[in-house]
Amino acid sequence: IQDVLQQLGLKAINDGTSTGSNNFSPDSYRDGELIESYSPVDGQLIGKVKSTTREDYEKVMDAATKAFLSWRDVPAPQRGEIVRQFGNKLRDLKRPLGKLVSYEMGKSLQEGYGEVQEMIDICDFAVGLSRQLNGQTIPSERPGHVMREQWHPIGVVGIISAFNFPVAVWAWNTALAWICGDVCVWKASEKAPLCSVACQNIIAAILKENNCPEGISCIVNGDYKVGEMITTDSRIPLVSATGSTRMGRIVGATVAKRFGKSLLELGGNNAIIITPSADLKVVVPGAVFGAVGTCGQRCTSTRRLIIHESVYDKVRDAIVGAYGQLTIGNPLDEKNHIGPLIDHDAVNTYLAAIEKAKAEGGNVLVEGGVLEGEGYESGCYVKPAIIEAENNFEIVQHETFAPILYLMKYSGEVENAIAKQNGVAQGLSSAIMTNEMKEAEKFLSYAGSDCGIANVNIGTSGAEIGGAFGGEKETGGGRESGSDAWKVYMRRQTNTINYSDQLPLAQGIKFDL
Ligand code: UN1
Repeated sequence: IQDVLQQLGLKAINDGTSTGSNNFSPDSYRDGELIESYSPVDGQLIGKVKSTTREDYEKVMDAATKAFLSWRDVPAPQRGEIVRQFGNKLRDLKRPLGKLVSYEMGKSLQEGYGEVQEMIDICDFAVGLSRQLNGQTIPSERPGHVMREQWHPIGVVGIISAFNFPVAVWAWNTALAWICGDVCVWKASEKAPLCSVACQNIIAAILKENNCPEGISCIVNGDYKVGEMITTDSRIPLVSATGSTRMGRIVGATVAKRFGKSLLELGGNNAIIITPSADLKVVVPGAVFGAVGTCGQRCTSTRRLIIHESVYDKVRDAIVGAYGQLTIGNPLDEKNHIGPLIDHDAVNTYLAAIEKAKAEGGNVLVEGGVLEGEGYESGCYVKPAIIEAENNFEIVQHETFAPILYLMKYSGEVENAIAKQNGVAQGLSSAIMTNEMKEAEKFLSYAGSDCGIANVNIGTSGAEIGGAFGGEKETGGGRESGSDAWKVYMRRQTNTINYSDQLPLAQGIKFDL
């Protein structure tokens, strides 16, 4: 890993605050100011990152607010050119950055590379978009008038991201924000701070090569107190926050209090409906990857399987059989399917959820538990569990960020399954496995899934960047990444222009002088 750290410019102690090339020196720090990053892979200390102080934060905001004034002057396609160079650099650094993600966060190496690929993809998407920030022309009801709509840069965008996608979620936000003419201040999760420093090092070099001012890309680091500096700061018109519903409730309310905008991407409780016509060749890998990929720590992870009673036994046996094939271990070893959970707190939450499910009457089909012995010294490796449960169990209603899959039956028509699928507080991702066109279309209709993502014959996780990503209800309602998600990073302006010599009023109002 040392060569990876070196390639990404990481040191034993890193500046956790930066406005681009200008890092805030970690030379002087007091106890408690350093965030230590331990790998869940082997329990080793990878490096330390200095927390952002209020004073540092003010310096960052000075640089960011100044940078915005010059960045918004740069034509959007030229801003796209910077993002193009950034995407190319990520192509060069895909291996080391993917490896750092895997080592600091614990996801499999393939998934670490996949995450960097998502960054590359969103850069490509943003480059094209930099020539398409189009408004529209609207017919006016008045003679000699025209209306149009313009999209203007919004300002400083605050980004608060979670540990589970420590680099991609930042890129989804920044690649779009930058081409839109905004500048970004990012607070990464204190569980994956080195990833944020690595990303900042990459973009800082590109901004410097292009003589861009300080402040277009900024990072701050620390716990919720640093997050609060962002959410309470009226110089930040948009806060994009990814994480738990608990966090989002606080962020959303704080930002709303000062009439800022927030883009919230919070918890999911994602289900796959498995109908009688479902193809097991598709169901098994879709459900198993969804449930155990990233060790169940994606917001899109599959938490529930809602299986028709007529195929229940067959599907259950196939899934339980597939769990027997899974290998758990060092995620940097590509033969392992599943790496560790992020930390010991996550392990305790996982264990408590299994106990709770049992206490509520759940029937354990595949036992969970913490792995011990050689290779598992970090204490973060757990066995993925399968539990038969009812949808109304309190624990089933709750998102547990761990590989616990709940199985439940439905009978009769697909509407019964859809009611179960929708019968939770979260609304991120959902899927149906069916070969019946009518079932699939019902699931996708307004009366079907109430989630932001609804899939047919694929699982709930692993969305492509081209679509808008996010969900409804307690998932927070935000959309990031593809489609027209860029609009949230801009402010909309409606223009009415009078090119006549008269001043007719709208709605036919007469006001003669
Ligand atoms: C997340 O877990 O916060 O759809 C993002 C997926 C990934 C992104 C997940 N593309 O699973």
